[in-house]
Amino acid sequence: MSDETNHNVRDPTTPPAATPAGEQPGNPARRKFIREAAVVGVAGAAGLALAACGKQEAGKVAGSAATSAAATTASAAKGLPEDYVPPGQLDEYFGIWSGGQSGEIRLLGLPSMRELMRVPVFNPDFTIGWGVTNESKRILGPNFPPGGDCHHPHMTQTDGHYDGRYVFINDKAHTRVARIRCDVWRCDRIVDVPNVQAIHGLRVQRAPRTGYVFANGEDQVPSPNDGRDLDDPKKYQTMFSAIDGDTMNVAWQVIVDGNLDNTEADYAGKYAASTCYNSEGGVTLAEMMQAERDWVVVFNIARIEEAVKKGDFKTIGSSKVPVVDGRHGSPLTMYIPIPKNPHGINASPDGKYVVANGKLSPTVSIIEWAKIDDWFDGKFKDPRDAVVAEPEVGLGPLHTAYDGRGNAYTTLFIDSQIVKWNIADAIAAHGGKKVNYLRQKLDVAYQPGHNHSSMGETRDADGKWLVSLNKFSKDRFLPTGPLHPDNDQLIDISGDTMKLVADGPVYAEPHDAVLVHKRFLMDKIKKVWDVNDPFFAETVALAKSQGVNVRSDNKVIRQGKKVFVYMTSAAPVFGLTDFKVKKGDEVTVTVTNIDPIEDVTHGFCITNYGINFEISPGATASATFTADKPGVYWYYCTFFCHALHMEMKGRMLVEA
Ligand code: K7E
Ligand code: CUA
Ligand code: CA
Repeated sequence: MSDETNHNVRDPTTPPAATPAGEQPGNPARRKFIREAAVVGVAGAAGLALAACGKQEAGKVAGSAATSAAATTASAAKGLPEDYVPPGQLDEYFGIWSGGQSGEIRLLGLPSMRELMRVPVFNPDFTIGWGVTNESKRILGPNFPPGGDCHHPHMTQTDGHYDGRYVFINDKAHTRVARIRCDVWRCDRIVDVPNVQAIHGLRVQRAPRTGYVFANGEDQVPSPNDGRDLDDPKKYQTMFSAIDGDTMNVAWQVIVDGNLDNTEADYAGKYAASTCYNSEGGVTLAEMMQAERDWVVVFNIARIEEAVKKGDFKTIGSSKVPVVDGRHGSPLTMYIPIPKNPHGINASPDGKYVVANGKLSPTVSIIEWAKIDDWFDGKFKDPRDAVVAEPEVGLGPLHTAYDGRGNAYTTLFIDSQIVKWNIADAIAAHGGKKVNYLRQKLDVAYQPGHNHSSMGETRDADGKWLVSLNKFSKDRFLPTGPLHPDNDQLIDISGDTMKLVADGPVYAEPHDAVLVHKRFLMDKIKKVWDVNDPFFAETVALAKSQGVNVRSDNKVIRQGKKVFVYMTSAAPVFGLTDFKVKKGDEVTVTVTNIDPIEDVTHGFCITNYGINFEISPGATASATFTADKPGVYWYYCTFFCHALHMEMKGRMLVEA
């Protein structure tokens, strides 16, 4: 352990500075489980020893604990950890995880934290053939910049309840927003957001329905960014964007002062609110930290729509998106000064408040939506008066989650803790009442960014689980080289005190996640593809225009130097055992899985030709390539589908 390089990381073996509820540091429930499951009573200590030094002996003891745990799976639930889900049983929640720098979305089951699926979005993926198939390339666009930087996945809502239609996620690396269908868990649209750089904060309109997807442009750039004003930061600007979630067109943009970090929407459908950490308009770290207060910027949606309707907007460069001016003093926006370089912003599920997390200030700022109404109605002048409390919670507050019982849970990045505090008490204390709003501080390992509670960003917040998405795992897992996994910890918040239940190592870096009860999704998820699904409708229509029924025909069609190869797949055979093309031909192979059976997926790979994609039951998938190498190239099925799966293959014959 090198604490010099990581001065904020506490040694997990020393007690924390403050645990008001008398909690022991670390992970009581899990350690209790390990102790009970192990043959000898030293496994709890061995777990720590393993974490500390990774010695082989400790590994052996931990291994026996794991074996023992597996052996107890058939036994009664007594003594098992809260996250235990027996084999064959389903989890209660879907976890929708950002895949961070991987550019994907991941589906987890909770409370088990088992990874269920990966959904490639901005990243190439050769399991599915994302970036290989024509169907995915139509979504990714001609310039497909490989990769993305995903932070904020959020599901569509209707009146503050999840409605299981879509999930949206940002790509900060290429200034994009993607939409993922919840029925097949596949990305179906990606939009480039013009006029801004680096989409960071993303949220959905909660009411009456989503509606708008709100997206913050983080970094300020010249406008247009075409080489002018290169080193004249005073002329840089950024914007808040509203994307129509149904059409995936950018509906409008709002120029702001400063920059924009995270964003949030209210429960009435009237406002969005974004944090700004750079009210200074600085371009260096020192400049961005000068002011004691930055802002929460509130966007008045009705007024913005009105301005756009009246034609009170401009467009920039070749973009047709209406751009309105929402800078300081504009009637479209409200700038609420709050301390200092704030980061996350989270609306409480009772619909009353929105909390901005202070980051460089040990406070969170509680803003009342009703006061925002009053300010826009001219009932008071100083935007600060919308702040109804500013409780001190600890060092480095980044994000806040809710349990639906009036409590808030804020991640403290610097303290490596989750602080539980009570909203009503914080407001009362702000009003001068002698009341302790702090409920508990729980150590997490280590350096949490986002946290998220079960259903906590909806009216259905149920206060059962909290995940703390920690940036550092340090000594918690077997070593994996210099790059460590993140550590997503599961915390039971159903009682009066938070209890750490499980560690979850995860590939970098799932900034954010949402926990959706399965009742909102189970009846919406398809088990086989609809043969008319829009995802591959264009491919099927092209075939039809050539007189081909993809579900029954196996044939090769030549149009000059273009060759179209159509085949079915049904375990364990492809509809064509071979096809012949000429060197230099542009070849499109279209494969349709006519197996109607759930879970019988085939793959199609042409050896040494860079073609590999998945075809699930009912699906049609295609790929286009140039046959630039003469010879015999076997194509084969890549998904183990049948006892004769190895034999499911054929030959592409490329004539010289
Ligand atoms: Cu806090 Cu991008 Cu939501 Cu990271 S952001 S943690
Ligand atoms: Cu089809 Cu393996
Ligand atoms: Ca600042």
